[in-house]
Amino acid sequence: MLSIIVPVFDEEESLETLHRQMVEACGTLGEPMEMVFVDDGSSDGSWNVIRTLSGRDPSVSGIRLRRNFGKAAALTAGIRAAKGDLILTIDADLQDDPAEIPRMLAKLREGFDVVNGWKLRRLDPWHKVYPSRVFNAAVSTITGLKLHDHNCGLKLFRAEVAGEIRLYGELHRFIPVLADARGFRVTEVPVNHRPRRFGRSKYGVRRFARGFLDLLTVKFLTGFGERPQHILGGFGLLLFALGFCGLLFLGGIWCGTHIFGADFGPIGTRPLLAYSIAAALLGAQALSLGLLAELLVAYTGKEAETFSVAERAGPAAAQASIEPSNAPQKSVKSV
Ligand SMILES: Nc1nc2c(ncn2[C@@H]2O[C@H](COP(=O)(O)OP(=O)(O)O)[C@@H](O)[C@H]2O)c(=O)[nH]1
Ligand SMILES: [Mg+2]
Repeated sequence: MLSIIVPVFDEEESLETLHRQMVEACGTLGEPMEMVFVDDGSSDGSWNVIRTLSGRDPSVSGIRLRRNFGKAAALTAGIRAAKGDLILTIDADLQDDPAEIPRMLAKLREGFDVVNGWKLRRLDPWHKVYPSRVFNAAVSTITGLKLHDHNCGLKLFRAEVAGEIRLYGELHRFIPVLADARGFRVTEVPVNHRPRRFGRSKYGVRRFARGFLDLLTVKFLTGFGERPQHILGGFGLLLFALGFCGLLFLGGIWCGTHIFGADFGPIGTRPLLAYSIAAALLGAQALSLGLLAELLVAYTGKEAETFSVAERAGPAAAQASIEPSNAPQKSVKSV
């Protein structure tokens, strides 16, 4: 079964058409499908439209969040309510074309876990298109997952993927990156993109800046989340060593002047003193921060989150099927 999740924020004019187009697109699939519209604190009539739709079409469900929690939260709410083993996210503004759904499904069936859309010919104003290119290049370089359009609203993935990654903040655009980091097979297909017909865009410079901050978080979570000390500690150790060497050198000079009678001058006026002290302090700071982070991971980190199981066979498979696969399991780390 396919579950289509539609995050909605002030898109009342588009919903009827979107619903019709999704039904048309999926009619040919010969597969059950459901649509979950998540109204994320819209101030227009979006919720009324969703209620009308769900009254008319039993495959439509609606969820109304109490206030605006953001797209990632809305998607999470929708995914939790979804009953399908395949999940598709689509923008509510009619810019994403539901007619692409069958092609994305076919791609997934070739043996992928995540199929990301790629707006090959993007029909948005230049001040959205160019920053977006920079963003995609940055994400592809930093995370190592080369996709042309990380931000695309059209994403299709298996329910297991959704069960293993936690979305919050603006992390929805990193679903492919987070999935890739867990070993899921990720690919992309070019999709048709249409200009916005109703309402206005919700994404401006402010949300864009948050995207970059989230990139840092994602890099940290996927690269060092298990061992924060490996990055913080490495950095701290380096700084501390630099500061220590500087202070050792200054100590030698002090001894030269005060004990051995040489004339090296006072050390209090040397800029190196300030630099060395700052480096040593910062280094010690980063090291202890790293230890603190390790402590957090050790106590709260769940075994289920440190790896991802693709399949099981034999008696262990029967054992595992008793437990829900995403339930937090007992930690084996000893602390
Ligand atoms: N749930 C929810 N959806 C949002 C929010 N902001 C935007 N969206 C939805 O995300 C989709 C893309 O937003 P849009 O403003 O078109 O971004 P753009 O295509 O980059 O200009 C649309 O379907 C919006 O309704 C939000 O805060 N919460
Ligand atoms: Mg849009």
